[in-house]
Amino acid sequence: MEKQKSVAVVGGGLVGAMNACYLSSRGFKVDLYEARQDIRTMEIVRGRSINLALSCRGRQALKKVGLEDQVVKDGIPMYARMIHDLNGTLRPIPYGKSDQYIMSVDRRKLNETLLTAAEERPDVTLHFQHKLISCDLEKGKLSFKMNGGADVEVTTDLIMGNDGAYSAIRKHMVKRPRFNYSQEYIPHGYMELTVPPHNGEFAMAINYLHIWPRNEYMMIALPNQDKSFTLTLFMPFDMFDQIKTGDDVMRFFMEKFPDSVPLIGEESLKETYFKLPPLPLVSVKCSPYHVSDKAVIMGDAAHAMVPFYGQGMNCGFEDCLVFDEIMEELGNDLSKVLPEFSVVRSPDAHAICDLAMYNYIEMRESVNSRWFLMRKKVDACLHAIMPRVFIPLYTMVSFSRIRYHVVINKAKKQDVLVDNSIQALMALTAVGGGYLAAVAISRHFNINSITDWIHNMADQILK
Ligand code: FAD
Ligand code: EGO
Repeated sequence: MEKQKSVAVVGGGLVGAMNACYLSSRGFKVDLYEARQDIRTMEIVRGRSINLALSCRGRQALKKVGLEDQVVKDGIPMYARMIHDLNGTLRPIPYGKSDQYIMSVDRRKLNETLLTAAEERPDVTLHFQHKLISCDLEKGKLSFKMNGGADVEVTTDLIMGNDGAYSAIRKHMVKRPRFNYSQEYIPHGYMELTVPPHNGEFAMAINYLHIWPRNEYMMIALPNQDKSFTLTLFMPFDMFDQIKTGDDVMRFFMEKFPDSVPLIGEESLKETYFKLPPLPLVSVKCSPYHVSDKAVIMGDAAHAMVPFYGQGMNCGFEDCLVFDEIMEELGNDLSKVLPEFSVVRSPDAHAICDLAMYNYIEMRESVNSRWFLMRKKVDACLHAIMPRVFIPLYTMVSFSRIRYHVVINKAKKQDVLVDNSIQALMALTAVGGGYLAAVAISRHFNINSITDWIHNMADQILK
């Protein structure tokens, strides 16, 4: 029998914890190293987004490690978006059929579920308060700083870099020859606010992704299990900076999101706004994702994206699934699997980074409530007319596992089709209009011969 291979998973966030499960199932001896302390024993967890939208790709990946049901049972389905306009009018638009919905899941709970599942699997050890300080990717050597201050050195067969958007593993890859890398901070930052329960009940309709589309200013809300909603406000940093006092906050919200003020509560709004600074949003693309047969990056470490599609975690989870599929296909041979993973996955990850950025730009420039509703209705209408040929972009991204780069190509083709259909429709209207006008004119002047001639012509064409 072959000697058991070891893997060091760096990062115990969503993707790292999932990878620990997958790699244990593949027979690896897994050591997971996480810089923070064990979130399962923490009182409050500071930082990034409280809840996330889980969709098809993420669920498929959870399913293969047997965790889908457990995660979904704690999630809240969102069957439609609820568009809030400036007057506070609410308009729901379904995502599709009743089986097409996204799920609001608690980030912390999801991470805890994944860590516990990993820990229960054979040959998995979790090491918290281990921060990666340096590494030698070719030799499989890593050194961590323990919370106490001591350094820990380890050598491993495979380094799995899942240490997020500011990845230390990736920083080492950047120094290597012919490594492609780009990153972009967008002008927008985000801030989270809370809508508490009202009289012990959800203060807004529960099974929706609430959206306040206001071009540059965008706000969304996802439901939590405790009957609150987490609101996320996206706006340019310079606008965040211009709001300096409690009165400024109130003026801003009354102007842009008036219906949300009583829901959040005036006092709580003023307090929360100044409690934490807005956080930045970064988009990172790189390639390849591996170093020989020794190291590979996945999740935000490989492809951080702006959150305007709700796909970052879903894509990171799908990475784990795709890697596992390639392991299966190539018989766990790391010298073949790692390069193949880079080749297969980077075009798709780049595609969703681009789609997310494109969505950001489009929403920022032109999407207010009316435009949002119009676009989604046109999409639904076209899909109803041509269910196979026209599938809305959001549907392909969120409710299918069509490869992201294929999604882009399909969307382009659909756009051409729609453009041509509109042109054809306009041409037909012009011809039809001309015909009717000719009939009307000839009738008016009572020129029967011409009327007959036109009718004959029409009969000829229609035959
Ligand atoms: P992370 O979750 O960042 O985990 C990385 C882990 O590595 C952390 O635990 C960190 O402590 C650890 N680490 C870092 N450095 C070191 C080191 N040197 N040594 C050891 N450990 C280290 N995605 C969706 O699919 N749906 C959504 O609705 C959605 N909404 C979002 C909203 C916002 C505002 C943001 C910012 C993101 C959103 N995302 C969403 C994206 C999602 O949060 C990320 O894609 C996902 O968390 C990536 O998981 P990860 O495990 O790769 O990275
Ligand atoms: C015209 C109309 C062009 C994240 C609408 C583009 C994103 C975009 C951030 C929503 C849903 C999960 C999200 C839709 C569009 C999460 C999402 C969407 C936001 C912001 C988000 C939709 C967390 C874009 N999905 N989405 O179709 O409902 O449409 F609004 Cl700011």
